[in-house]
Amino acid sequence: MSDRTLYRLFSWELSYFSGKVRSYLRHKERLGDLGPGFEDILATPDLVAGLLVPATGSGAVPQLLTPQGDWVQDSSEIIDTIEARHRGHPILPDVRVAPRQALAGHLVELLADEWMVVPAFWERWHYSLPGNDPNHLSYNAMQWGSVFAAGASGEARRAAGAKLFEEVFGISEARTRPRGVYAGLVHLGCTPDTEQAWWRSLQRVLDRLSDHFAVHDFVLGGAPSLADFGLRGPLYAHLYRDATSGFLLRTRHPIVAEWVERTNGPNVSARTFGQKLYSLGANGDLVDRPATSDGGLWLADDDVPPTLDALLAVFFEEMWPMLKSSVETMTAFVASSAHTRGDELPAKTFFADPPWTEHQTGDGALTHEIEIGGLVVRRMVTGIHVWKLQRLAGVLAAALAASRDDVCGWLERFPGGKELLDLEDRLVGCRVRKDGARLFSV
Ligand SMILES: N[C@@H](CCC(=O)N[C@@H](CS)C(=O)NCC(=O)O)C(=O)O
Repeated sequence: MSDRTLYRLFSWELSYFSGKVRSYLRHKERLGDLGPGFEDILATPDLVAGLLVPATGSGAVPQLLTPQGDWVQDSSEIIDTIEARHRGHPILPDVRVAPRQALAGHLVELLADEWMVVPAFWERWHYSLPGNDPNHLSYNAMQWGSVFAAGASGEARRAAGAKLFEEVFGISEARTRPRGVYAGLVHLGCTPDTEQAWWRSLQRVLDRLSDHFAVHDFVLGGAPSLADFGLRGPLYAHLYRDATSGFLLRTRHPIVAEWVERTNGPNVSARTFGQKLYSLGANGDLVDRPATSDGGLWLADDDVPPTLDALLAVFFEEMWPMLKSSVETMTAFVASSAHTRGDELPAKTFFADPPWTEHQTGDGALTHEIEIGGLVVRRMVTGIHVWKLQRLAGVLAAALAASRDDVCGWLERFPGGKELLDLEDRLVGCRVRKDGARLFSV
């Protein structure tokens, strides 16, 4: 029997958002700031159907069960919940002292959660299509079979993954009749016409991260923060672990690959937070210093270095126009006869939520045109973007209260940066309430 007083994380190793939360919990636990600690539990289909769905209304992972018996779904809400309970080692500088860094941390998390997700999702499935070379279908089938047939023999696990891909995702006809995950890619605006543009967007982010991590070991300097945990979503389970993209990441962006190893947990060569580097003193004795950059600390004086500005420019140039339009589309939908205020809204990141498929696909009321790499494509609008923007609006208000001039001056550096200042007003017509993993208009 496992210890009932631990936090319990229900996760998959292959899962984008599980990787984010797991590395966060490991970090808190290593620093002795997670109370009783946590157990990482494989969310098998039995547990998903019998525990997770009844608890939160969603089978999505990660989900957290607290020692008090409360369930939390959504990676950001899990982190917020733990941060509110365990305050010894916060994962962001205090917004009242370092408003730009606190805001930067949230913006990087949002970019990682809801923009980089598209090309990261694409690489997993594109390189699993029959005929594509290089191809990691066998690896991918194995990692899915390990969830769906946990406990079966190795060959049975691999076969279970392959069966799932064929029967549920229709992998053989993915290009002509997208189903399952392949339909999800289309819902997100990642089609045969736009997939290379999405891939280029990702390479742009990776190039900028390479420049940044060449100087600083973590996003905010020498210690991990929310921004690093957010980036673990795309970078760990997908871009590092998946075989084809893992090869590309290690060979084309080795500095980013090293950051993945650094943020995984103890890795003596990649330098873990809290590790010491030793040199020999005059008497041959061991003299230690912090192993990570910047003296093992977040940058002083609320500094946001140019290499981090360059990463955030991707948020403002590419993602922000999509978010603005998302909010407008959701506002119109909530006000329309298709919705009754107070009713539920779709909340999925990866694909159209079945009850709203008609609205979220084709030319439906919950779709909009976005631009990626100069190409225009339609994609779904989801309530999770509204919820994440509401959360951001709270941080923004605190940052502005701390130092309006500093924050405004900094935002002015980005195209459309000052538009963020109106975020609260933009959300007025589409605010949502979260209950478990479900979202409702208010
Ligand atoms: N907004 C959620 C997204 C969670 C999510 O989409 N998880 C994926 C795996 S990475 C999943 O479980 N998908 C299956 C589903 O949504 O039913 C979060 O941040 O936790």
